[in-house]
Amino acid sequence: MTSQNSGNRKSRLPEAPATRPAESLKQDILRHVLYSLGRDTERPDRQTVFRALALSLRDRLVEKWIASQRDIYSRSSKRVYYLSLEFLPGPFLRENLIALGLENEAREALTDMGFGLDDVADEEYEPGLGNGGLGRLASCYLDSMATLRLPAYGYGIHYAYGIFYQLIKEGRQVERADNWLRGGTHWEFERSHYVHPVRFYGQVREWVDEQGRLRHSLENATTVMAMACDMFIPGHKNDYVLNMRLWAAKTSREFEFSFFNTGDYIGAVEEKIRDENISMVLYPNDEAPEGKELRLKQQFFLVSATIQDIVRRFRKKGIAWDQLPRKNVIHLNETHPAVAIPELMRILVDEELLTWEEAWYICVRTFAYTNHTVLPEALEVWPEDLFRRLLPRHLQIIHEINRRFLHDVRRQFPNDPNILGRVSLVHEGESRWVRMSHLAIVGSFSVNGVSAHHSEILKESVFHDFYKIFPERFNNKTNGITPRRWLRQCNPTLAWLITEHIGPEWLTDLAQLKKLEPYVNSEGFHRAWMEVRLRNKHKLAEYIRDKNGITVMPESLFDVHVKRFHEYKRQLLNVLHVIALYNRIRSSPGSVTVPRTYIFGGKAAPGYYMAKHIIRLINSVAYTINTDPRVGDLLKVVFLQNYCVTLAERIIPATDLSEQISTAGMEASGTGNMKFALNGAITIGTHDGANIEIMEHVGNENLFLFGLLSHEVNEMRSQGYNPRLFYERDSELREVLDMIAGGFFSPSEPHLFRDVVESLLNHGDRYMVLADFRSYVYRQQDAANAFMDQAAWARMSMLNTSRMGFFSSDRAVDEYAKDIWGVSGV
Ligand code: 4GP
Repeated sequence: MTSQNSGNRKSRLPEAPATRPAESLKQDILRHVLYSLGRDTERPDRQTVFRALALSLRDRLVEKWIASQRDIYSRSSKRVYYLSLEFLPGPFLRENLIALGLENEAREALTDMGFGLDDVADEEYEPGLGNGGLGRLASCYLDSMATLRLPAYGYGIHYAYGIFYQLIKEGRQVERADNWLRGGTHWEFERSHYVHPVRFYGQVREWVDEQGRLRHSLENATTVMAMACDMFIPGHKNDYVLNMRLWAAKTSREFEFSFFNTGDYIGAVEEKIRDENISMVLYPNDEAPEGKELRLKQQFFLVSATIQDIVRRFRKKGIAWDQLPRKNVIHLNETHPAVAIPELMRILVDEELLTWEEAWYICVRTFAYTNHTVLPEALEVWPEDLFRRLLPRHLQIIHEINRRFLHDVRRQFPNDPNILGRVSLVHEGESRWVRMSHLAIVGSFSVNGVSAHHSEILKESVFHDFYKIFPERFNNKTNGITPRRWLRQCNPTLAWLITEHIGPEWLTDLAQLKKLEPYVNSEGFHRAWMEVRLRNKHKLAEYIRDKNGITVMPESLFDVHVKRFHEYKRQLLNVLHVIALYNRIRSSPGSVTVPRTYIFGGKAAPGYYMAKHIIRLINSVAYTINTDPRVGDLLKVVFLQNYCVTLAERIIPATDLSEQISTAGMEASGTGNMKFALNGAITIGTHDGANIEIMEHVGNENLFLFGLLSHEVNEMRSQGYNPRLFYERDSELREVLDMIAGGFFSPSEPHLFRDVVESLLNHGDRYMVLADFRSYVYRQQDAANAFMDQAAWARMSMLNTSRMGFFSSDRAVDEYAKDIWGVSGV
């Protein structure tokens, strides 16, 4: 390893074709340093070397992508289009090196130039083009689609600013713009000559053509151009590469001959800025987007450009429109791209002149929809007025879809007139709203949830009426995660230990991890397993010391709660328990015997007051505990700022206990829970989302479940849940809440956290924190006791890893491919 600025003086200009892959990679890096980046090959700095390496890999990826495309074309395969407003790919360098089988070569080439691969990889700044679970899932799925060689395309938006960068200042979350493009893009190709027009606003003109047909067209529309930016997603060592196509907004003026030559120079520039705003920033979730015109514009922008791409490819085949569903499936990742349904209808009816019935027949066989949340406030609705102004023709089409749908429902349920109001695509009340989930269900042939539990909830409650109408559409696809990133890449030493014992097949067939089970009783394997885990904890401890200035004991129990901040995810429940432990340490030294390091991380939506307030509370509690000499090494609390994929990759391999403690019935699936268990962490969790399936796979004795079940939550609520009763009955809980309300953790502002306690005691405790507190405390005690027996803990850890095969995204995507998409690998 060398200092940041010094490359090895041996670096030279490109020379004759090299024979060894490492040498040829080195030559490519040097060539890019000089010719693509314009830097001196004698003294490239680390960032330059990173970029040149990325460009060298991009060269290899694009070659394989072209070959993969040819394969798809020549086989005339059915194609999958995966539409998502969010992708959260994480840093690409290591993933691409592993997929291309070039990790050792890159290490060698860089060493030769005087650089370390780890340092160079740390130069990468990840694109944060997603909020959390949904976007990360989309990226895991693209990885699996490539590994399974599916003829698939990811489509999304090329936001100039991704999810904000989170700083913690004086305990508070502060948001900074995430300018991920500032260092340029090394992985993508901008297709500046490859653009589609997207048309908003305007008026619908109705007219009758020469054949006497009623026609519709949009007049006075505003046009914005969508430019493709392509990023390549390689399969694992299979020479197959997929494209994630992200659209960037460009003003249409630039594509006019007279651009800027109109006499209104500043006006033209203003128009350019306004148009290009569309892809400027990713919306943070959890903030109700209602009324946010720009967000609806983004959705249509993605949809319109993508459907044009799909239609363009389909037209080249020269076959009839009714073949569209046989050749294409369009998957809607949540309702965000659901306006694709009326958009395809518009093209088929208004432009291709199909009858409504023909067009609808095609549409409903083309779309499939995945739901990712049951939170009522997250079910997307748009004010009808906004829709009418921005997308007038689409609103007409939605009304017509609705009219016909309600007509059918009326016939199917003649004795239940209220059902019409419940299932209508338009909510009618004082104000009128377009319900995007209803549109997505009515316009799709498949509707799936993301864990067995969640899919049942969709059928039984959230979409129960629709389940009665279209029972055959509903199905489950339990989420999965890619083992390439979430074990091989983030935890290379554990991956190596596994491969050493069972071979490398687990990388593409995760069920192979089962073969580890015989080693569970081998002492040598135990020791090696725990050594790797401890080494990972040492590394994280170093990171914590560097970033937060806190010294933590690597031997302590690393108890980790990282994910988005939301009340239903109950970081608050966790911190209540932390305070309870703190009190035990203070009041009866010796009662807490297992030292713990609590690690929190996660972003709160900038407009979500309570979530941000809970971050502040955690930081205040952390400060109080970490500076109290009575506590010593028994308890440390750390908040790591700016949780993102890169940080997750550091934290997960070093975790002992994984906190998955959402209120039962609220977390659709969770995927963090899978990443931790795959890396040998033990889950403490509720009977929620995929936790339930994880329990079924790893065994009830290898994780710690607690708390109310979903139906108990519902019953308690319907019987009138009284959180005060729990407060009154439980003196330990009472002491904790009184300390928070009384300013113990905020002595200079004693009332600061009173509202947190109020939300629990006086405002109904919507997420049943108090109801679950006692059983959580008991389970935490069980976890601590288990941790004391390190051999038993190691056994649990190994069994978790070995039994997580089901949770591979390869399995999940394979199920999508077979059950929903009807495609197979090329
Ligand atoms: C998330 C869900 O909250 C999470 O349970 C699930 O694992 C993940 O999707 C992937 O399916 N939802 C979102 C969202 O991220 O924005 O709705």
